[in-house]
Amino acid sequence: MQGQTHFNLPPHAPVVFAAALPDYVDVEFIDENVETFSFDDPVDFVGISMMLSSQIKRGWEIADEYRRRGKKVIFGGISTMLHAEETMQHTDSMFLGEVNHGQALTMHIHLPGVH
Ligand code: B12
Repeated sequence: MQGQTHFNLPPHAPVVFAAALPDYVDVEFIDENVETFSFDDPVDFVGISMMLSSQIKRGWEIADEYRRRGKKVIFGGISTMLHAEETMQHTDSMFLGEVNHGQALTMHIHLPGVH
């Protein structure tokens, strides 16, 4: 955030979420505070975690571009919950709540027209 002391910690929430996924899910974790990625990198689906409201604009931007390229997107994190209705316009699916081991993949909300 602008004007704030700059520090980077590994974001807690997506790491906890990733740890709850079954072993057959291969996760690549990218923190845009410290690294970049290419939309051309091969992915099956995209998970976006938003803790702060200030991350929302970028989160939606990433989702819009992946969806334009035909990739499915799922959002999670506190700011996803705080701005769920608006975020629905930028995603195929959304995770609200907290994960329990092994339940992560079945708890998300299916939006109309998405299976
Ligand atoms: C811990 C915490 C921190 C830690 C973060 C440590 C870390 N390494 O990540 C520290 C102390 C560093 C911190 C700092 C700040 N924080 Co803080 N923080 C929290 C707190 C207390 C808990 C967040 C958390 O880790 N929860 C535990 C995780 C495991 O749960 P979760 O986030 O809900 O994630 C679960 C699900 O959402 C889901 N999930 C998450 N991501 C994804 C992604 C996908 C794809 C899927 C499917 C699911 C999924 O799975 C997770 C596991 O169950 C919250 C308040 C709260 N009670 O939630 C405030 C909170 C998020 N922080 C807040 C703020 C404002 C800040 C600061 C900006 C404060 C400041 N002025 O410096 C800084 C920003 C730092 C930065 N640059 O990122 C605000 C955000 C408000 C807003 N609307 O933006 C909150 C809500 C507090 C508040 N009420 O004001 N914070």
